[in-house]
Amino acid sequence: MGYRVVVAGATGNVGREMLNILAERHFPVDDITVLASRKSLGTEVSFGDKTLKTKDLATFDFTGWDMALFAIGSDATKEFAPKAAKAGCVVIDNSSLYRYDADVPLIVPEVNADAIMDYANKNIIANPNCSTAQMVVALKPLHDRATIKRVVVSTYQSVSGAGKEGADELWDQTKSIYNPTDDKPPKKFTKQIAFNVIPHIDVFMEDGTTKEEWKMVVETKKIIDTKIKVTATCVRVPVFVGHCEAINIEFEEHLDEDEAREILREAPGVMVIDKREDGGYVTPVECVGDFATFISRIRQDSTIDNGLNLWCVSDNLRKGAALNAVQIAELLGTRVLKKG
Ligand code: 11C
Repeated sequence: MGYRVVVAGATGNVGREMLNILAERHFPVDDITVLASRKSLGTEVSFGDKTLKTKDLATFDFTGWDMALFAIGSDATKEFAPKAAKAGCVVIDNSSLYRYDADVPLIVPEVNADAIMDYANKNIIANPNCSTAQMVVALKPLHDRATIKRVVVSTYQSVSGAGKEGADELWDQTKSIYNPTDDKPPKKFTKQIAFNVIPHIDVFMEDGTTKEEWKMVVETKKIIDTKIKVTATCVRVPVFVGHCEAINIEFEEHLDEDEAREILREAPGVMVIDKREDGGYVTPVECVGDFATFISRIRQDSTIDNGLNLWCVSDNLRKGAALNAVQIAELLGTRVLKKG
């Protein structure tokens, strides 16, 4: 016996990946339906070897469905998540709408699976921001061993984090660089993204940080430990898929780089590729389509007491979004609904 599953936002990058991953991981599905906004109605999407036609999110009745994976953005989530939750369908939401709500668990299954029981407060579970998800997978096992005091992180985030329009803009601008008559001024991004980097993701906050940076701070505290201090600089780079992070960690206790490497090798969801030679590290193109969070360049930071540096790379559409949502669905199934 399996689950009756809804995927809302099934025609977007993340929705399609949710369907791919549900199929790849043989999630026990009894029945599945795919929803989209009116403008994408009737679009066909793949689920394993099946083709599904999208139905109208606006008129869908969630009664009798076990869970709904939402990838529809905050505005639509605000309208439809309470409706689904009220109908008894547990919502796993990829937008930022509920992440900071004290009654809604924000879950990365390798890190804080026990928080799943709080789903019952609102029948809603939040999925974190992509740059947070991969970072907390790397930080948690190290925090358990040596207690993290402070994290300084710089991100190198791919354009797919900004959706299909972001990826299209990089593609079109890259081509136009070689054909100057076909000028492609920035639309989705604030500056040229082809052959450039942009130190700005999401809106500016009053203190000069950006919302993307704020999310990394607040979400890390909610998922791992409110005592961890985080400071972030988030940067968009001309890469299609795969977010990278250079992470500097200060611990309460000494943690030797070799021990850190061994801890990470054993950690759930982590793949350590760390050879101190040319190419002995992971770059975004190698992580695309993978489930793991890759860690490379693990080394002591001798400029502070108890410091460590590492390089963290993951597929932002997978661990950063769709995979994590499906892992939450798996957790909900095994710990709560127990049908599969
Ligand atoms: C980006 N991290 O790369 C963002 C995308 O809060 O879920 C995901 C935004 C979010 O642009």
